[in-house]
Amino acid sequence: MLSLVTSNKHKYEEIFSYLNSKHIEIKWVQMSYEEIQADDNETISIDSCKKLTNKIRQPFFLEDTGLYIANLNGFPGPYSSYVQNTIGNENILKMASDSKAYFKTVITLYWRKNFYQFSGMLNGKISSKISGNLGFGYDPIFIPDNSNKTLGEMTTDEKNKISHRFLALKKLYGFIVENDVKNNL
Ligand code: ITT
Repeated sequence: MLSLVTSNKHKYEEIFSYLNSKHIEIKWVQMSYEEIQADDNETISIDSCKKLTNKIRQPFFLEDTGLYIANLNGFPGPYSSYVQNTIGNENILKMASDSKAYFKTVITLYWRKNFYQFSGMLNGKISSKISGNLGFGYDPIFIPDNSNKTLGEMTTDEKNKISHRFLALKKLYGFIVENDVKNNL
């Protein structure tokens, strides 16, 4: 079975929901790990994955996600976790209401001693107020393009039809099928 390493229950639930619908079983390794500071999610994601290869024996993947806000020149980006835990959504609204923004997810898979990356992006904007209590993190202040509600007002199923994470997962799933990963774990 493929393992997913994340401390974040919501991420696990979104990923489980998508892969389960494709009949891919995953094992949740619930742990947090040190992340380096870097300018992009690709570098952070692969660095975290490399550091975990001596701790986790079975094939696994993890992902790093960031919110990039245009009016803040891309901030918080790779610092999204720190910013969410320190200033939070209220203060982001004060600085960047109505600004264009995007989410980016980069999955890194470690399989047969190699690393593979899959990414997904979701364009949208920062809302003018906090709306919705579904989802997690920045979801209640992010309105995807072509939507009139925040991700925080969407169920997992709705979010999983459009999200950055879903788009990255779709590529991971394509790789799993193409390479018969299920039978080569
Ligand atoms: P792991 O690193 O253990 O997987 P994490 O929550 O620290 O969990 P990230 O570093 O990838 O994960 O997340 C960066 C921040 O962005 C963090 O505060 C999340 O709550 C937030 N975030 C990630 N994905 C999100 C999403 O789909 N919607 C809203 N916020 C999200």
